[in-house]
Amino acid sequence: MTASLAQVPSAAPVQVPAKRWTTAEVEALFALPFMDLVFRAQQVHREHQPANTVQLSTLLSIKTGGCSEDCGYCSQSARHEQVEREALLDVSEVVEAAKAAKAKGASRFCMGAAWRGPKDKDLDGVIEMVKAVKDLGLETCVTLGMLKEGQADKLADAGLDYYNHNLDTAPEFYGQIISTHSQKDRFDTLDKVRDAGIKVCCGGIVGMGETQKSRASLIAELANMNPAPESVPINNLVPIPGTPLADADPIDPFDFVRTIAAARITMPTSMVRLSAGRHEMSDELQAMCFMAGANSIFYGDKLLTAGNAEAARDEALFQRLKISTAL
Ligand code: SAM
Ligand code: DTB
Ligand code: SF4
Repeated sequence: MTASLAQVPSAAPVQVPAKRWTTAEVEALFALPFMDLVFRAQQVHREHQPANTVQLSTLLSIKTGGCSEDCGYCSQSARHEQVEREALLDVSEVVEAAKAAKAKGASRFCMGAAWRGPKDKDLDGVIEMVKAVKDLGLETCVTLGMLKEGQADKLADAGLDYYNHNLDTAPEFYGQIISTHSQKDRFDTLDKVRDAGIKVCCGGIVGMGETQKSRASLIAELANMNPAPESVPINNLVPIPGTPLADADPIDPFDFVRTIAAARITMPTSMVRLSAGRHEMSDELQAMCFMAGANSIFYGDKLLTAGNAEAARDEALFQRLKISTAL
């Protein structure tokens, strides 16, 4: 017997599985003629993101140096420390910095701590900071290292918007850069963040001597997180004298742009952040990164410990390019 139309139960929404990217597919993007790749990235960008708009996040190191981990790129590892140690800041100092960031036009305030992970007592201090920064009308982000059971939920209860925790590099290269934790540990924390309902900020670093294939594998790993991170920082290594990566071979600037383009194409709805390393980039190279789909930056004269492109230079660049800043 055929059912009349009125009796046909309404079809459940069809779940289209997210595309999984292979390393080879991302390598194939890298192999495209440069202009074709950037053109395709710009097409994806215009389909999924507002054109000519860049979001501004300002960073503050809320606890500096003395970190137990041995990340080869980092100025804050106790193994090759290159900074003055500072204990966890007072909430009042953080609020002052956040107010200044807001006055300069930042929409998000990101607080970073040089920890393997926070102790519960430290987390209580950070929670006070998150609440106070949120009260200023800013989005909040923290990067505190690995989280233990229950810690992500506490941060979610405090109203935290984003948690930054990078995959940093390809799985096959990870052990050459960091030995004190594994990439699997990073995924465990990312799962806790996602399960707590906090938005995920997760990206990596290039320019650490990795191959183009490793770069493709990092991008595929990020894109295959299901769902993909809402925010994807692409850092160009800031070589810190005294660290194991002080003399790493810098990445060809065009390959850096290719990495941004591949991130945009594989993660169309994510914000792609042109992150560390902008200080050393020309205005023209940064413009090429925006053309390739970057739509967020770290804004302010300092990153965590290293210098950043000065805010005045960014403002002038945005005026020249007629880029407006997202609120
Ligand atoms: N300790 C926490 C962690 O490792 O997740 C938070 C702070 S850590 C400094 C945050 C991220 O900054 C790292 O995962 C890495 O991607 C980036 N980073 C650190 N030093 C860098 C450098 N010299 N150049 C580029 N990116 C860097
Ligand atoms: C991210 O991906 N890059 C930022 C932020 N997340 C925490 C940190 C960059 C650090 C650059 C080196 C420094 O300032 O020490
Ligand atoms: Fe510590 Fe984070 Fe630096 Fe690694 S990147 S040494 S975990 S502060």
